[in-house]
Amino acid sequence: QEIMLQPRPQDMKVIGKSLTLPEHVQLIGADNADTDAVNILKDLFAGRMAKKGFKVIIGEKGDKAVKKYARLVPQKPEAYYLSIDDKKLVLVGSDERGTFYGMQTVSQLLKEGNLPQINITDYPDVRYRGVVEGFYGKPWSYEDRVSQLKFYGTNKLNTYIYGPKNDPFHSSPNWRKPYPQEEAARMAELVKLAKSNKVDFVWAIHPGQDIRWNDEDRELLLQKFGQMYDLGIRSFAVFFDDISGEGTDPLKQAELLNYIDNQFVKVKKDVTPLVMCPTEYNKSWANLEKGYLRTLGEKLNPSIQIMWTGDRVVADIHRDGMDWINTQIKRPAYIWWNFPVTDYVRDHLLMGPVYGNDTDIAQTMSGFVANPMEHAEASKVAIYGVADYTWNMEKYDPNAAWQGSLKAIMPTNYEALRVFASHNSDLGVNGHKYRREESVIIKPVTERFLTAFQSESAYPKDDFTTLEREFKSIVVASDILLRSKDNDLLIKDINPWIKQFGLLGQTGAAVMDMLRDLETSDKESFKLDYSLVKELKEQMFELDATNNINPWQPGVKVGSLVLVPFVNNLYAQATERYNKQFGENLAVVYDYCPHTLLSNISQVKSLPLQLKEKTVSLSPSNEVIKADKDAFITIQLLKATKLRSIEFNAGKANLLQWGELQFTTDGENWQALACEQDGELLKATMGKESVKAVRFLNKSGVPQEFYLRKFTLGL
Ligand code: LTM
Repeated sequence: QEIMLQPRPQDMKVIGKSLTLPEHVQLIGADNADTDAVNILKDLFAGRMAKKGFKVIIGEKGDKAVKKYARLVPQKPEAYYLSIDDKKLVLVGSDERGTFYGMQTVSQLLKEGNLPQINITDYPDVRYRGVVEGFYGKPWSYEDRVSQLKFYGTNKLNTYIYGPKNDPFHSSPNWRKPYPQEEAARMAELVKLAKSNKVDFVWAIHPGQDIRWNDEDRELLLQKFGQMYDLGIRSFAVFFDDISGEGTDPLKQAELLNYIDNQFVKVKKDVTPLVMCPTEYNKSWANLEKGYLRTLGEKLNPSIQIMWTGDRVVADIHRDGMDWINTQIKRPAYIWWNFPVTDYVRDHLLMGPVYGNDTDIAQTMSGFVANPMEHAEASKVAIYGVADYTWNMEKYDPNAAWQGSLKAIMPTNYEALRVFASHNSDLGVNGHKYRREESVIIKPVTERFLTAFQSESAYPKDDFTTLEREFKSIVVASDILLRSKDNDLLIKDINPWIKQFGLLGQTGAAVMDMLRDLETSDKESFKLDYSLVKELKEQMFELDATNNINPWQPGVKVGSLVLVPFVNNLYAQATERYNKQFGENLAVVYDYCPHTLLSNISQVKSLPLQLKEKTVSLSPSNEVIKADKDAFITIQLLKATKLRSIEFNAGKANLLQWGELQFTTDGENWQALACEQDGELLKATMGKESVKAVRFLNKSGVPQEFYLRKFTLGL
């Protein structure tokens, strides 16, 4: 039987037959070895400890007990050597983490109840590997984080960067204040748990939006780091992402960071290298003329790590991009991978495989952390993939990692989770133009089937059966997941998506029944199935409208890349064919948005429009929008309409000094809208005119920066 370990070790040789678990185990070296590793060991061999028997020799390089084996350990941080034969188990770490990771390997090997005879030499490819909790939206709960930190330990990830944008004590204006006592105590508990799982708990501050470059703010920042240090934190980061104005000055940023590095990080001795996230954190935003990145590269102390999201805000990481940024910043970049984060597509879940990053770039980076979804447990699918990828890049296999992750997250019902995750991986249309594969196996079948059906030729019967079976398996998977006790946190968190998935499966099955009715010319049965589909679609609409309510991308979308369009298309075509065949007039319903977004701002023009019953809204964006002079954002309606309301929020109180909301009744001539301003929100009062389009225009004649928080028309 093949031995599958996570993450995949660098070198592994099976040297004999598997052994049954020894009755008596003699522990050698445990007094000096890493305590967390020894605790796991004692659990694994509970009730078997004896003075004689099968030897378990454990320790770190330099320990007497393992002296004989020390030369076999790779000379790298976090490396280990593990050997098991019929007389003994030897585990030697190059450091404490190495021993701990070796013990994680032993634990995986033992899961099956026996011990393979094996030699492993192992070490990670990337120095800092893990997660940056750096998304907008509801921060993870204490419970979520406990579960995460244990997961990182098991999967040999060593970094958790704490930087949820919506934690008021991380960002402006409260970054200056200490955490309330209760929250501080909880954080201290997490820091302790991180330590026992060999995870650096990196606390990040995000001060850039309102920082003043003076001594007072500098000392307040240092004081805050001091408070966090007292809670046990030994790793720190400063984020300057998604800010505008004074805070973006690279010289000032470098000055502050060097000061923190010299006066705090280096003085404390037990603090790991400082990490920073720049304002120009991706290539598409880099302004070489102004030299922001070059300044950081030249001025920042060499030990300070600089984060980077790749060629775009959301991007996969490639060698040429790494070479480019490393030259600019004069050090290997620390990757902030914006996957599987969904804070710009909050109605979707991204539970597909981790793929798309080059596998020959381990040496070009100092770290690699993934920015996850606000759904912590669901994010583990991707986090598991990142653990495997960053440990042994060249041997990384996206599909094997994905399958492994499902078993790790739901040990019993992983097959149901596989069905669910395989249809919930793409993001839908989004401003970052980042897309993922979805429904990979069934996609060619849906395409072949639809083409055959459209051309009125006989569709392949096998494909019909495959599709019917797929929809059935979706209904079953949804039911199993809803009742599963495998992972309560996960099921509770993604419950509306699981329910929506079940409804989609039922809808698909009923549409296939409509086709069968057509084939047998069973008019009555067709009408029943048609009504059933309509009813199910209404239930899906309602579930979407009443769950996951948020001002950005509300709702619950599943199977949106392949299955939903397929089901809608087939339903509409079957109904048309029925009408033609029987001379009837059943309504044909397509799901689509008839209105259009027009913009000359590259960050905006790909944002999706969201159509609800009585509103059409532009999906908001998290980043700062850079709008040249004459930049516009237009929502163009399918036909002239009397609007109930128009609302626009650009996160700026001075909006009317440089911008204007306008409307057109003929598509050509624009008139200013009368507006009331309520804080940052503009509300236009509409006359009686029917409007063809509404736009927001930068009429100041110079570039402006703003946040796109809301653009909604009430229909
Ligand atoms: O990516 C970075 C460096 N910053 C923010 C994140 O906080 C956010 O989660 C992602 C995805 O929306 N985009 C950002 O700009």
